[in-house]
Amino acid sequence: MSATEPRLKRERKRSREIFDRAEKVLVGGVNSPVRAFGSVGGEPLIIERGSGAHLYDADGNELLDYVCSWGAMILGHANHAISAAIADQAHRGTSFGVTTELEVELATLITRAIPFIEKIRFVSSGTEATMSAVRLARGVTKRDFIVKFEGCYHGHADSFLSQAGSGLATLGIAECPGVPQALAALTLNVPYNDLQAVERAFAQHKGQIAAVIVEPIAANMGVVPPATGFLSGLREITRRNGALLIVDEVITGFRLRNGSVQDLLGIEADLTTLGKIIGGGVPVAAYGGRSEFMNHVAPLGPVYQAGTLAGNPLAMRAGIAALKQLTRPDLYDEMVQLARRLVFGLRAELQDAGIDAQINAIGSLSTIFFTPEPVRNYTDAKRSDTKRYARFFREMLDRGIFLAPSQFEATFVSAVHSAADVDRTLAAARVSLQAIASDSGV
Ligand code: KE4
Repeated sequence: MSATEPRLKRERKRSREIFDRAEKVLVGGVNSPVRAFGSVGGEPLIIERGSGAHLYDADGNELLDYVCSWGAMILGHANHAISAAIADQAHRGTSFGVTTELEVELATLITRAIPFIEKIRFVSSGTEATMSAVRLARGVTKRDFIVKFEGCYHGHADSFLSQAGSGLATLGIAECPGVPQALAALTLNVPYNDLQAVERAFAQHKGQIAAVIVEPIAANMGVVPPATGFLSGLREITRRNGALLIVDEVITGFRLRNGSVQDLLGIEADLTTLGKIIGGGVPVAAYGGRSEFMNHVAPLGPVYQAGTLAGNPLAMRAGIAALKQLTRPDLYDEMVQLARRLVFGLRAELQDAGIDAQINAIGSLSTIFFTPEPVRNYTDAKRSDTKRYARFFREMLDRGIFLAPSQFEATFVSAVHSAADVDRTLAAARVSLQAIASDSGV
C-alpha cells in the first residue's frame, strides 16, 4: 500500500467500542482534554501500544507518532533501557515514601547538565513544578502578582488558567470557571515577545510582582520562538524590579540539547521547571534553582510543598535511564537534521499546493499555522485557519501520520524517527495538502 493511500483501512470497530465505554466512566472519555480531538474532529484514538516512533491503535492500525506523549518520548516508545530499568525496579519496590539514592542520582544528572540549578525538588507533574515555583517566588519576595504570557501554558494550577495556551486555547477557554476572581486578578497576562508590555506591568505594579514565568520557546500556542532580546530583556527587567524569573522548561528541558535551552538562549533563570523528558515517560517533574531560593522550601524553609510519590524509585529509574541516553554524541544534531528535512519538505509541499502557511520551527519542535502572516504571539496564532489545520490533521491521520490534535500544540521529532519516516510523512502531506487545496477554503 502506498504512503499516500489512506491507511486507517481497518474499520476502527474495537477503538469505537472502547471509547464508548470510556465515555461512560471518564469525563469526555479522556484523562486530559486535548485527547478528545475536540478541535480537530473525528474519533479520538485508542492506543494499545507503542514502539519506537510508532503507535498501534486498538484495531491494529499503525501510526507514525509526532505527538510523542506531548514531547516526553524523545527516545521513542518502549525504549529498551527505560523498559528494562522500570521492570527491574518493579521487583525492588516502586515507592517507599522515604529518600532513595536514585533520587540523588537523577538530581545529580540534572544539576550536572544544568549547573545553574544548584538544588532541585522532584514532583509528579509539570503543573506541580510550576505551581510550586510560583509559590516559592511569592514566598521569597513576599509579593503576590505574577506575570505570564498570553498563549503560554504552565499546567492547570489556578494562577495559570487565564489567556492560557494548550488545551485551553484548543477549547477556546479564555478564563476558567472555578478560579476565584481575587486570585485570577493576581495574574497579569501580556503578549509574548512584548517587552514594553512587561515594562508597563511592572510600572503599574511597583514592588508587587513576585515573578515572571515564561516558556523560553513557546510551544503551547503552537511553536513561537522568542524574538531576539526578548528573554535577556525579561532577565534584566525582573532583576531591576526585584522579581524572580521562572523559566518553564517542561517542554524544552533536554529537548534541544542535553540540558537547558537557556544556555543556547543566553539567559539564566532564578527558578527553572522541568518535566516530560526527565521522567522517560513516567510521571517526573521538578523545579530548581540556586540554593538561596530553594532553601526557602520546607523542610529547610517555610514555603510548603510535598508529594506522596515525589521522587519514587520507579520514576527515578526511568528518568535516569532516559537521561543517560541523551549524552550520546550527535543525538541532538541528528534530530535537528531530521526535523529540518521535515520542515523544509513541508514548506515545499505547501508551496506546491499553493497554500499560504507559516511553519515555526526550532530544534525538533515545529508547528504549521495556516495563515499568510508571521506568527509571533498568541494573537497571531489565533488568526490561523484552525478549520484548515483540523482538515490537514484528519487527512494525515487517515494516512497513518499522527500530528498534534490541536493547532495550539507542537509537532515533535524524536531520536528514533528516521529519514524514511520523514519521507513517508512528506508523501502523505503532498496528497493531504492537494486534497485540502481543492476545498472551498476549509
Ligand atoms: P503537566 O501538568 O501536564 O505534566 O505539565 C504542565 C505543563 C507545564 N509547562 C509546560 C510548558 C507544558 O507544556 C505543560 C504541559 N503540556 C501539555 C501539552 N502542551 C500537556 C498535554 C495535556 O495537557 O494533555
